[in-house]
Amino acid sequence: MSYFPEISQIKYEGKETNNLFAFRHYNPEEVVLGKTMKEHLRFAVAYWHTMTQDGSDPFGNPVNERTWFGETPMDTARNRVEAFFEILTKLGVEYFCFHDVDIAPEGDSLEEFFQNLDEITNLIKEKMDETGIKLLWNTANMFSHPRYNNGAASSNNADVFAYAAAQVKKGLDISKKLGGENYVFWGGREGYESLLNTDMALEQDNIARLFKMAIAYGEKIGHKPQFLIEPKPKEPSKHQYDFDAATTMAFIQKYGLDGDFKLNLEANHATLAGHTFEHELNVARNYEALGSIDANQGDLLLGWDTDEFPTNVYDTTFTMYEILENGGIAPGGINFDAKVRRSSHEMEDLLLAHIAGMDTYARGLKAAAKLKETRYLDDLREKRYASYTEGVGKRIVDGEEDLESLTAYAMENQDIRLESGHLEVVKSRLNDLLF
Ligand code: XUL
Ligand code: CO
Repeated sequence: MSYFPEISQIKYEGKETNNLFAFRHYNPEEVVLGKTMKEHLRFAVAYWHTMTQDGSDPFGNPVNERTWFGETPMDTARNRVEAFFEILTKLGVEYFCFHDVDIAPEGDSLEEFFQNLDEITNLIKEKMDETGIKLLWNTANMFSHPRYNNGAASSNNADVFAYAAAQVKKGLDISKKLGGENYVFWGGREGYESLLNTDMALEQDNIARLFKMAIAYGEKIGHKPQFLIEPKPKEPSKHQYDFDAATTMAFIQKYGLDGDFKLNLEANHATLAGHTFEHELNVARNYEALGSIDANQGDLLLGWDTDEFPTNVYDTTFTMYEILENGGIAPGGINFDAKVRRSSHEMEDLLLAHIAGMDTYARGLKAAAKLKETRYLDDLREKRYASYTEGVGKRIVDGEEDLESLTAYAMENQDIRLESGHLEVVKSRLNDLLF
């Protein structure tokens, strides 16, 4: 059965096409800087936004019209698998991501939840084998159920820690079964409301304990996905421990998790932390820890995680620039952690929104490739830091100077004149290059 009978395979038709169900810029086999667009971009669709999100908001009822609702929660879950793989196939997207609770109902007990997960992951595996579509990452939702009100691994209640551990174990079993390339931890409720009643040190030690258990279990079952932590500063917690890339790297290093853990960075989480996305990517890159990205965009006029589909070409250009500088994103990918607006409630909007996001990333890739090919930014930076390639600058970099020798040097070189950065010209030239 088809859930989108009127829509056929989405193809590249070029920017002149009037067909809404076509790519204008994403041409999967087109080669950019020696690799196909498909290889560069490694797109993934997120199960939660595409299949389970109902369009409700704090003031409004569900609005999304979906034909996959069945008689029971398990019927709906089975239908969703069918519909999901139709969406992936029609878009030509080769990866997907999910939380445990997105794919199967929790039922009344952990046993029932695990049974439901077994049945649905069997269906998913069949579809994967049939289509060649792969699992970019899965994760455990340890933030929606009331038991996680005070956190999962960081809960004050040890029974909650144990429950979370059971979900992570099952998540890793599923990852092995489906050949997941990465496994994500996003600590939505790993944070605190008030320091008055919080033992922050114990809570963070416990989060690290759970992560180490995950590494050990992966080794035991002989399946080692790339583990990723997804930073976010707040929402739903007032203060989340994995605030941003730099804070999360400090955590990873403090607990000796480097090597096993990298970062899954999300655009809207970056802006909530008061950073640009490229700042976060750059920080991760400098730690050799850029693992994967959640592609979306926020709205700076709103202070929450709006998870919009990315349509801002400037943003995707700088994102793709960082990814090119990183030598690519594999085994990570570009996961659309994005949802259609409440007013885009029709089934076809799910495809149209992904087309918009994929085209915007394709444009970003092409623009970033142009920046690399023209060496515009490389030359600019090389020139700006030229003082470190010779003379005293080179000696500082080579470790040949100390405070005394530099004092002597400074005494002789006090007449310092900085060159203008001409940043306005730089930005204007960038416009010339991009448009
Ligand atoms: C929430 C968010 C999550 C993670 C996975 O803001 O981004 O969906 O990506 O748990
Ligand atoms: Co995310």
